[in-house]
Amino acid sequence: MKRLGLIGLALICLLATIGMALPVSAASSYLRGDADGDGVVTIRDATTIQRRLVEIPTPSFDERAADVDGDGLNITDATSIQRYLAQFENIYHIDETVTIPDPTTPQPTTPQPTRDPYELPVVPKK
Ligand SMILES: [Ca+2]
Ligand SMILES: [Ca+2]
Repeated sequence: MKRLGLIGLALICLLATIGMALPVSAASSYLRGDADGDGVVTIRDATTIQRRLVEIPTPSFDERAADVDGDGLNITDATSIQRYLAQFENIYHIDETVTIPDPTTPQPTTPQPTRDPYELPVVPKK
């Protein structure tokens, strides 16, 4: 019994060490238009948005995914999903995965154009 306890303790220490060595990403993702969060975009997502807008309780709701055009939650989001499902258009990339990068991971920076310090300023013509 005592031997099993020592082995168990050793296993816990080993797993903790491995866990600390593995990189942990805080990146998250969601499916644009999947308002109810079930993993697929269906008419239920449009209905979920409509219910939310009139303050009828919804069992689950992901506002990031529901706001398909990024201007805040409104009826246009539900209509856009309906239009996508009817195969009219998909200008908001509904049913595509959106990945939010880990804020602690440094992002590549875009090189800024260097300005010639001796360049004359542009003077607008009169
Ligand atoms: Ca859904
Ligand atoms: Ca919106």
